[in-house]
Amino acid sequence: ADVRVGVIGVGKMGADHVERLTRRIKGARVSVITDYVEQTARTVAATAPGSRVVSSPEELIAADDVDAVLIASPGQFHKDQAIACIEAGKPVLCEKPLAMNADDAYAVVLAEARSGGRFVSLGFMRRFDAEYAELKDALDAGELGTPVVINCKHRNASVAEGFLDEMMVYDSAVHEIDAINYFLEEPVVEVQTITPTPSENALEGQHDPMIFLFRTRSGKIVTDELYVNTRSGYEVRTEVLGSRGIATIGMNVARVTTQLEGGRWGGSVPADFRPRFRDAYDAEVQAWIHAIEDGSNIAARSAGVWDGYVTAATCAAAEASLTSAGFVAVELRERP
Ligand code: ISE
Repeated sequence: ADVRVGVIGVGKMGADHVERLTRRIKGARVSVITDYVEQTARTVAATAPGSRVVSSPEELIAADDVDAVLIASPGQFHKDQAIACIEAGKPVLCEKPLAMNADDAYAVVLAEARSGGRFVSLGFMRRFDAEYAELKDALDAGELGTPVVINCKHRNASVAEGFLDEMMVYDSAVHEIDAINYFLEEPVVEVQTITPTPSENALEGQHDPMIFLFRTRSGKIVTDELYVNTRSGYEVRTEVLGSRGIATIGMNVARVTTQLEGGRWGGSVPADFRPRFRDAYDAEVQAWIHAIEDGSNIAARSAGVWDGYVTAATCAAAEASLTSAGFVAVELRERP
């Protein structure tokens, strides 16, 4: 029988996941939906045959017709909702970030450790992107020799009102921070966040663009240039410099390139992360459903609570660096 999934939060990302679970992947269906705007929940439920709406995340997590939970609410709610899923013994795919500070993320780590099982997959979808996977395999096979520097670029056309510095760090840069774990498999020990004079498109009080310098335990450097109000489109690029070669991914964002009258040549940039990483999201959610079916709950490539904690602790240092000089050390607690 299909895995019956309850979806918490059906804004931009949650509604996209409902469509994916309903129409694009196998072995699952959406059974229950909740959103803090009830009308939004109803509108999205109308697109998922057989689904019903409940008024709270607690009710959804406890429901008998929910086998597994997908959390796509804002980041500040993830900790409590993820812990409730662990305590209910239900597998959960929690969108990134795991939490908006290191202590909250650690609380989820402890909750899962206490449960004695593994329940939480974390939505770092880039791990399921084909180019990311190919680069990872090349690194693991030693094709680039020893990596020394990674340069990342992360660009959004625009962000919603209220998406200020804290969210730039915990919601956007967190992806590159996870990429460090994924590609280099070693923690960041210190971070420096640099803020040029903000672009005139920046929101009031927002430092956009932001540039991050990360130093890992063995001394590798990762740079991340984050610019969230480009007004053009969504771009994610990664370049790895190694002792035997250099690899770049994320350059060919246009599916179609055109040559137009007047001598213009070009293509279009995806509007946001949904079309850009659509295949990665499909692969991620499909792998999650397979993992639930085979009882492992978490797909091999997926991030889990520890990755969520390590990224949150790194985000905390990046955020602290906004108001202090020089590098800020990342404090990591013990893995239970
Ligand atoms: C959003 O939450 C994401 O996860 C996107 O991947 C990122 O590019 C964007 O900046 C965030 O707002």
